[in-house]
Amino acid sequence: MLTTTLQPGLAIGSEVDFRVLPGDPLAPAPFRQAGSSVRGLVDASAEVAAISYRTVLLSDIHLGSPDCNVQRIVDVLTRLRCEHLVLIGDIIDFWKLSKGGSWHADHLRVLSLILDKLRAHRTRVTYLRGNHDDLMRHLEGLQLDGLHIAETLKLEMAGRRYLVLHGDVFDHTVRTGWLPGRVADSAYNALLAVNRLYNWQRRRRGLEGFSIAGAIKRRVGGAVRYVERFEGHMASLAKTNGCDGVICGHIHCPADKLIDGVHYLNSGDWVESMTGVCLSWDDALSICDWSRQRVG
Ligand SMILES: [Mn+2]
Repeated sequence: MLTTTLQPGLAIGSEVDFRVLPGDPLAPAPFRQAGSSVRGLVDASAEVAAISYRTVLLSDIHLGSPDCNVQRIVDVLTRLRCEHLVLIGDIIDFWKLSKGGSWHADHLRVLSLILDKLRAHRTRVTYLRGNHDDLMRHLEGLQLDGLHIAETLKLEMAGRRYLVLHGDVFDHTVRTGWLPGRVADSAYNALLAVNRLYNWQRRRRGLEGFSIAGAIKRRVGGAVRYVERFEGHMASLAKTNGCDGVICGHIHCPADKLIDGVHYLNSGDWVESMTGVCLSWDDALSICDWSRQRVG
C-alpha cells in the first residue's frame, strides 16, 4: 500500500494488472518531444455523435465542487463507448463535500452514467483513488463484476507498459519550496472562485472561458517548477516500477511528453481542461480535448 513516505525507487503495490492487446500489434504511436503543453492534441469537439475508444482514462472530475464542469462530463459520458474506463482519482471531491460543496442532480448523473457503462455496455471500470476521494482507499481490492477499485494499475497499451495512478504520492516532496497541500488547495480554490467571476463576465461579452490557474501553471516560475518536479517524479516512479510510461492526473495540467525516456501522460481534469487520455481501436494513444464542444 502507498504511504506518504513513498519515494521514487520504491515499488508500489495494490495494483490491478490489465493487458490490452489489439488484434494485430501495430507499431506504437511515435512519442512527442517534451514540451510545456499538449501538442498534437486531438480535438474531440468534431465528434458530435458517439465517442468510441478502446480505453479511456479520466481524472479529477471533482464531483461535489462548484468548479466541476459537470455538464461537459455528462455530455461526454453519455456519448462514450469504450471497453475499459479508468478513473484516475479525484472523481468525487469529498474535501469539498465535507464543507458543504455543491451537489445536484447532474453530479449524481455522472455516477449513474458510469454504472450504466458497467451494466448496459459491459465496460470494465477501474477506479483509482485520489487525494480528494481518498475514502475509496477503504474499498481497495474490491472486484465486483466489471468494477475494480485499486490504488494503481499497470496497463499495456500501444506496445508499452504504463503505470497508472492519481499522482498525489509525492505531494510532500514535490511541494517543498512551494505551498503545503491544504494551503495550496485553499489558494487554488480562491483562484477558481475569482476565475468563475471572470469567466461569467467574459461570457456576458460573448468571449470563451479562460483558465487563470492554467496560465499561472504555464508561466509563473514557482508553479512551472512545481509542475516540472511533479512530472519528473512520476517518470522516475514509472521506471522503478518497470514501466515505459506513466498516466496520472492530480495537477490539472494535461500533457503528453517524453521525460528521460519515459512517456508521461497527464489526463488533465474537468475543472480547467476538459481532457482525457484515449486509446483508439487502432492502438493510438492520445489526449482528447473536449473543452470546445457545445453542450446541451
Ligand atoms: Mn488530486
